[in-house]
Amino acid sequence: MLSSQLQHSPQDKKHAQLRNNWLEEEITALFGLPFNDLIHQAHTTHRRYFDANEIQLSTLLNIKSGGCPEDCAYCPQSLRYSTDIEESPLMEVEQVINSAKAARQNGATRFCMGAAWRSPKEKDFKKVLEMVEAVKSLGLESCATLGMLTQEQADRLKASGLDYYNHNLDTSPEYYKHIISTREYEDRLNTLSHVRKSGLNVCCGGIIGMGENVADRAKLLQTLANLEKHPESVPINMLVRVEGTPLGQTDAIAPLEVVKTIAVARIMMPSSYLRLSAGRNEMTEELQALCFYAGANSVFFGERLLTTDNPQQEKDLELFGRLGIKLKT
Ligand code: SAM
Ligand code: DTB
Ligand code: SF4
Repeated sequence: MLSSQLQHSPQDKKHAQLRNNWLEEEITALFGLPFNDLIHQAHTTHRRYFDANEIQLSTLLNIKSGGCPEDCAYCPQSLRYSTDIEESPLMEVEQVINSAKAARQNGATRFCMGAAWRSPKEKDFKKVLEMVEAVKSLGLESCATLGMLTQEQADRLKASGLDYYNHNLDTSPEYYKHIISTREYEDRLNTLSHVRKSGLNVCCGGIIGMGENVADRAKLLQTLANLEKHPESVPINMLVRVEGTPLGQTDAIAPLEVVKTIAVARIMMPSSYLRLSAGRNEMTEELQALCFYAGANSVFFGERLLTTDNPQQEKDLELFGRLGIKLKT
C-alpha cells in the first residue's frame, strides 16, 4: 500500500474533495445537464456523504414578530409593507422553553429561534442568550437568526452554547439590489465571517422564485460554495408569496427548477445539510420526494414557519413513512 493511502482515512478523502473554487461556467453546465443526468449525479454524490434515507428536522419559533425596519421585498415582517402581521415584543424565556420541549417531543433535533430585527439590541440580546442556554439544557441543538451580528455578539452566542447561526445571502450579488436596499450584500458576508470566526456552525442559503434567472441561482450557489468553508447547513427557501409584500404577485417558480437547484447545491456542497425550507406547503408530495432524491436531507418541521404555514406534522410523518425515510436522532 502507498504511504499516502495509509495516511488518509476514507473520511479525509471525501472531505479532500470539497471545493471552494467553483467557476460560473461549471455551475451553468450543471444546470444545463439533462434532468436525469443531473439528479443521478446529485443522488450519487448524496449517498457518498449521507444516509439517503434519513432526514433532519428543525423546528422554528418566531421569538419576535413583525415591525422590522428592513425592506426585504419578500418579507411579511417588514414594517414598510401592509401585511396582517402585528408587531409583538420579544417572547418570554418560559414560553420559548415550552415550545422547545414540544418540538423535541415531536421529533425535532434542532430548535431555531427567529427575530424580525435588522440586528439585536443589547437588552434583547441578553434575553436571547438566556433562551439559548435554556434550549441547550433540553438536549436540543440550537439555532438563531437575529439579523446582522458583530464579532462580539457572535462570540457571546457561541459562549452561551448556540450551535448554529442562520443568516442567508438570499440571492446572487447581482440580483440582490432588486430585493433589499437597507443593507448590502457585503454586510451579510461580514456577519457570516463573524459567525464562522466565533466557531458557530453556519446555516446560510437563499430564496428561489423571486424573479431571478438561472444565472442568479448559479451565482448564489457559487457564493455559498466558495466561502472559505461550506456552510454546515444550507436552507433553500422557495418564495412564499405574501400579499402586501412587493413580491406578493410574483409568478410561481417551475417545480422542476426547485429540484434542479437542490441537485446543483448537493453536487457543489456534498457534505452540507441541505434544507428544503420555506414553500413546502405549496409543494406536492411528489415534488418533495424528488427534492429528497436530489439531495435535500433536512426540513422545517412544525405547522408554522415564522409567519406562514408549513405542512402539518402528521402529514409530514406520513410522507416520510411512505418514502421509508427515518428521522435523524
Ligand atoms: N431578520 C433576520 C434576517 O433577516 O436576517 C432573521 C429572520 S428572516 C425572516 C430569515 C430568513 O427568512 C430571510 O433571510 C429569508 O431568507 C427567509 N424568508 C423571509 N420571508 C420569506 C418568504 N416570504 N419566503 C421565503 N423565505 C423567506
Ligand atoms: C430560513 O432560511 N428560512 C426560515 C428560517 N431560515 C428562519 C424562514 C422562512 C420564513 C418564511 C416566511 C414566513 O413564515 O414568514
Ligand atoms: Fe426584517 Fe429579516 Fe424580514 Fe428582512 S427578512 S424584513 S431583516 S425580518
